Amino acid sequence: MRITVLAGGIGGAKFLTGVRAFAEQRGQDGDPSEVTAIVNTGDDVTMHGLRITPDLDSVLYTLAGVIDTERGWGRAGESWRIKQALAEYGAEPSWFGLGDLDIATHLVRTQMLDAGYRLSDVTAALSQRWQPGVRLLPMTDERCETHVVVSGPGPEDPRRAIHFQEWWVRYRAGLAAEAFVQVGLDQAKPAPGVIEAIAGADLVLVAPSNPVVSIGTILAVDGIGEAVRTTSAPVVGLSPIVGGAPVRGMADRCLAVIGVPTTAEGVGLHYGSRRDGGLLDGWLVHSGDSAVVPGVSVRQRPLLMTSAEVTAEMVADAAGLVGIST
Ligand code: GDP
Ligand code: FO1
Ligand code: CA
Ligand code: CA
Repeated sequence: MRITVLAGGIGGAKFLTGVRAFAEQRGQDGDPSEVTAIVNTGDDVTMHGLRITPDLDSVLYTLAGVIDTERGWGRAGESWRIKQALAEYGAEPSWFGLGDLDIATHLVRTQMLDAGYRLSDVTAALSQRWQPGVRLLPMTDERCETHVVVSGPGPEDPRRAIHFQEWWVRYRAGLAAEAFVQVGLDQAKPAPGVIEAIAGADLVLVAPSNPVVSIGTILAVDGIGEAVRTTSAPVVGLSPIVGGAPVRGMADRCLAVIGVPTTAEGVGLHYGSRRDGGLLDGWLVHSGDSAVVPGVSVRQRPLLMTSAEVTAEMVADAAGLVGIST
C-alpha cells in the first residue's frame, strides 16, 4: 500500500511516527507499504545567512528520534554557544534560537543550496544521514515563505507584512493579524514526485497539523490542491483541534485570521468534502468532539498521539473509515 501524508512540523512529525509504525506492521503482515510525506516549507527562513526549514527538520529529527520533545523543535541535548556568541556581537535576530547541533544541519543545507542543489536534493541527502524510514518531500523546491499582514504593537507601528517566524516566535502570534500571504507562491511548483505521490497513492492522509499555515500552505502550491481533490485514493484527515483547542501551539490564532472556528467541525467544514470540491472523504475527530460535515464520513476516536503505537491505531482507523481493511 502506498500512503501519502500532508504534514507540518510537530503534529505532522508525531503523526508520521505512527504512519511509519502502521506501514511496518502491514509489511510484517505481507503488504509492503511505502510512506511519502509532503512537508510544508512555508515556515522556511534565512537567518544569519543560514537556510532553515523548520517543519522538514522537525519531521526529520522526530523520525530519527533526536528531537527535543519538550520544546518540540531542534535537537535533544542541544547547546547554545553559537547563539550566545552571536548575541555578544549584537547580531540580529536575537529572538530566534539556533542550537549548535542544529546549525550543522543548516550549514549543510545552505552549502548544498548555494552549490545549486534543489531543496528536494538536500532533503534526500539529510535523509541519508538520518534514515527517517519515510520518503520526505518538500512541498516545493522554490522559496514560498508565509508572511503575516499585521499592525501594532504600538499605534504608530504601520500595517505591514512580516515573516511568519517573526509573528510566531517573536510575537507569539500575539500581534493583530489580518491575513497570511505566501511570498513566492506564483513561482512555486510542486517538488519532484509530489503530484505523483498524491495521484498514485492508495490512501492520502491529512495529518493533524495546523490547517492554515501547514496544510493550507501545502494546498496553495499550484497543482497540489487539485491533485488531492482528484486523486483516486481516498483522503482522510485527522483533527488537530481537540475539545475546542489546539493540542499544542497557537493554531487557534491562525484559524481566527481566516474566520474558521477553532473546533473539529469548523476545520472539517473548512476542508470540505471532495464530493463538493473540497478535500476530505473521511474526518477523524477526538472522542467527545462532534462534527457534521456533509459528504464526509466522520468518526470519533481518541486522537492524542502519545506514542507511535497509539498513533498507528489512529492510522488504522483512518484507513478503516474509507473501507481499507487492516
Ligand atoms: P508545527 O508546524 O510545528 O506547528 O506543527 P503542525 O502544523 O504539524 O501541527 C500543529 C498542530 O498539531 C497543532 O495545531 C496541534 O493541535 C496538533 N497536535 C499536536 N499534538 C497533537 C496530538 O497529539 N493530537 C492531535 N490531534 N493534534 C496534535
Ligand atoms: N521556535 C521558537 O519558539 N523559538 C525559537 O527560537 C525557534 C527556533 C527554531 C530554530 C530552528 C527550527 O527548525 C525551528 C525553530 N523554532 C523556534 C520552531 C519554529 O519556529 C516554529 O515552531 C514553526 O515554524 C511553526 O511550525
Ligand atoms: Ca510549521
Ligand atoms: Ca498484525
